Amino acid sequence: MVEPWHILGAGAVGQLLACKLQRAGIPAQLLCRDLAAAQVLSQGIEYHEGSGSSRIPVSATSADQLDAIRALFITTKANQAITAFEQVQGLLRPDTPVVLLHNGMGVYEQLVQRYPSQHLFCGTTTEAAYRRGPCVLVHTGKGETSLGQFNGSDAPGWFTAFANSEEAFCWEADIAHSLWRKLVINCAINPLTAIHRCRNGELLDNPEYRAQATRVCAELAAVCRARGEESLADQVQDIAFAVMRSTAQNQSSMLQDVLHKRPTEIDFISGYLCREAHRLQVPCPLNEQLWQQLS
Ligand code: KPL
Repeated sequence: MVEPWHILGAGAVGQLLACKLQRAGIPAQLLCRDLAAAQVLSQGIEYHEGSGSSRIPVSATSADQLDAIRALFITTKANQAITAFEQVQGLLRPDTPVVLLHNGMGVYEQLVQRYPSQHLFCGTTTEAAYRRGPCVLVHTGKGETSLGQFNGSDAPGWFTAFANSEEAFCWEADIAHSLWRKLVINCAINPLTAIHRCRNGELLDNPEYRAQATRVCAELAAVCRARGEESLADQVQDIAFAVMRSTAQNQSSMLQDVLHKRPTEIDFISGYLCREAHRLQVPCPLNEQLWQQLS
């Protein structure tokens, strides 16, 4: 029997991933906080895309029902990922692949330090989705999901099934670059939308917000340059503004967290950026201010 991938974190990203794996024919099971939540999801996900909708069957359980986990995606928020990992750690073997898929950076570094023998992978996605109910998923933007390892390794055997599917998974030899690209987008959009309580597109339309976004991007570019990421540095503002445009109607995930009075991922987004800027001695006063304001 092929061991399923377990997906820890049944939010929008986790549910979208479960739907993609189901369509790709890759066995997968969502891990919920308890069996009652799993039973609700086991009725399937009502999946909306454009004007169409369908019910996608998914499997779900809770970790206390399992003896072992042979392959794991962690799709919780960055600020919950380490606790989530530690809750299931007793079910993992050192060779169990664990793929981190969240906004922001810093979780990988902490896990690799505490659990050096675990097979850790990182991922980032440009897919966009939100949940309209516990099992109602709205897929608002098609994109790609890139996976890789910080040591730049070749794709492992398990990735073949992902590569052969039509679900836009790609193996990224330079995953750090992809993660930084997403990090600068999140640094430019998420804190400002959370503070101004505005949709992504308003950062372009409102002259005051646009001026702030421009300054944030200039600081981000200086950090990228100091890291040797010249081409990303040259494009930071263009990339971030293009995402503001293509997701103009979206409420960023950080704005949603603030509106629902949930902890945000600020420490893994602006916090990570500012710590790196500090190490490289690049001043980032506006990013620092946004980080402090939302902490
Ligand atoms: O990733 C996002 C988020 O909201 O967290 C962006 C790209 C900003 C889209 O809203």
